[in-house]
Amino acid sequence: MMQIPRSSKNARGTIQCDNTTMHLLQANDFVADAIRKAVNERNILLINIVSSAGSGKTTLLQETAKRLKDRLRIKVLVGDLETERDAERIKQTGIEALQIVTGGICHLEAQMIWQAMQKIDIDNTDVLIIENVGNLVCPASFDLGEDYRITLIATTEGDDKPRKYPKMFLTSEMMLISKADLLPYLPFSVEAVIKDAKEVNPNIEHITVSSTSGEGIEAWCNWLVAKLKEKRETNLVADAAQTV
Ligand SMILES: Nc1nc2c(ncn2[C@@H]2O[C@H](COP(=O)(O)OP(=O)(O)OP(=O)(O)O)[C@@H](O)[C@H]2O)c(=O)[nH]1
Ligand SMILES: [Mg+2]
Repeated sequence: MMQIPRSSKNARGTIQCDNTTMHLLQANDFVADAIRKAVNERNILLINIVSSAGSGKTTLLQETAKRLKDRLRIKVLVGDLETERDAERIKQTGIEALQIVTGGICHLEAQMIWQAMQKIDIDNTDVLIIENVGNLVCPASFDLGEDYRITLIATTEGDDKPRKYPKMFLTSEMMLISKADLLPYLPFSVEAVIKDAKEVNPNIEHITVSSTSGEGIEAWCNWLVAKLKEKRETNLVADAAQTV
């Protein structure tokens, strides 16, 4: 599994911040490492979904839950500034979801995830998905201990976002181009967005999806299942190596 550095210590590029910010990020990284250890011990795949507000994160998670809930134990932690609406929407699909109300904070921090993990049935989980607060800026700086960071970019947002918000695309392993059903009506070039995203991060993968038409949803779900399998196989090899 490829690891993209996200922490304050090793994020690519120079961190331009004052001492307070640096302390905040160091404290965050400490908890993120604890989360990573906790999910690895339990063989859980941890996914962090980020995007601008309204790009289709919750709708995608509803579709993902509908398709995978009979095969995998999926749980969702969802962050918003206010309201429990997104958690309610996800729970309607029949899976466990917990809302994290940040009360105005524009991103989720590792400490919030750690606390939320104590409130769900974490031991009976295969895939834990975090829906981050909707914006392409602040969530990029906060490692939540995730295995993979997924950025949604909706066709309605314009295809120029990867170069304007590079840190998010740089620190993501997957770009989901969402609301593909609207492509016929919008001046959005899938080729251009992929080209720009690859210029920022040559390793980023991409799938074009629509929660409305269903395009790409199976490919996305297959990707998730494959990553869980890959993680479990890697952990098995590591365990065997320790017993030698
Ligand atoms: N046409 C179209 N609309 C979509 C699609 N996915 C989501 N939407 C609509 O886009 C709007 C926002 O969707 P959400 O899933 O709530 O977006 P979100 O990213 O979770 O939003 P925040 O949590 O507020 O950041 C809703 O009106 C959805 O119905 C899609 O694939 N196609
Ligand atoms: Mg949402």
